[in-house]
Amino acid sequence: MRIDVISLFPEFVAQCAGFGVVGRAQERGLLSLHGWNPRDHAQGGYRRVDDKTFGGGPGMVMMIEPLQACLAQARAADSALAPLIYLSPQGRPLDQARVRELAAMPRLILLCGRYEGVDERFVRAEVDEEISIGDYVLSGGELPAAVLVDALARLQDGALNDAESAAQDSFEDGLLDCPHYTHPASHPLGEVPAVLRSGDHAAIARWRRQQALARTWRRRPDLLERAGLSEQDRALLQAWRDKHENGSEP
Ligand code: 9D3
Repeated sequence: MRIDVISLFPEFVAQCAGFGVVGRAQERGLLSLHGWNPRDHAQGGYRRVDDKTFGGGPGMVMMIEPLQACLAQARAADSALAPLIYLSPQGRPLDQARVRELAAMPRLILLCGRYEGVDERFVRAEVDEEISIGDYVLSGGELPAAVLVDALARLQDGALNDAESAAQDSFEDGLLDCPHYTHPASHPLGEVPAVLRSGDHAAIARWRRQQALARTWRRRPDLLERAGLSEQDRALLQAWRDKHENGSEP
């Protein structure tokens, strides 16, 4: 997959993508990242990429022309067609279902805003999709772009080792993850649940599923409604609720 990033700080996104799973995906040739800076296409001695907002008020807006020139250069760098995705607080909130769809595309171009954002005429004319990463205020689209790149990279075939297998991830089945423990089995902070040390793989799988269901029920009932539980799942969750009516854990 090829991802082009249009940003006033393209090296910021590249840095974020240099480590761990994403860095490895690049080394393995599964992902190539390319940064494009509108500043390199700005006119005049001041190389302006932003200007005052029409109608008055505080804040600057990213200008159309440097963005158009930058986008044209990015598009021309490869023959593959690519939708332009604008990371924006006005976008649709990102979820794993959309990540899966985008991860299957051969190429994306990401646009990161700074200041108050991008001139709306450019958005209307060129942007195919607006994506937000959640309802909180950041200072620009670079971290959201890095978040999207990370989520996309780990879904590329061969990006994850067996141990990191995406299929078992939280959200891949629409549920939160079960708790995890490691050595020592006994510690002043508590004991590892006996079932995990029993060697009974069926019992362990059942316990993990039940924990995932219970946690999702308690912490994210919105996810549970959409998960579409099997009859077996419902029974597991009901058994947990019967045992924990007083309402402690997880
Ligand atoms: C304080 C400025 N706000 C005035 C009401 C509007 C505003 C403009 C630009 C708020 C944030 C930003 C910069 N944010 C992004 O570019 C952004 C973002 C975010 O802030 N939160 C979640 N997802 C995203 S995607 C891009």
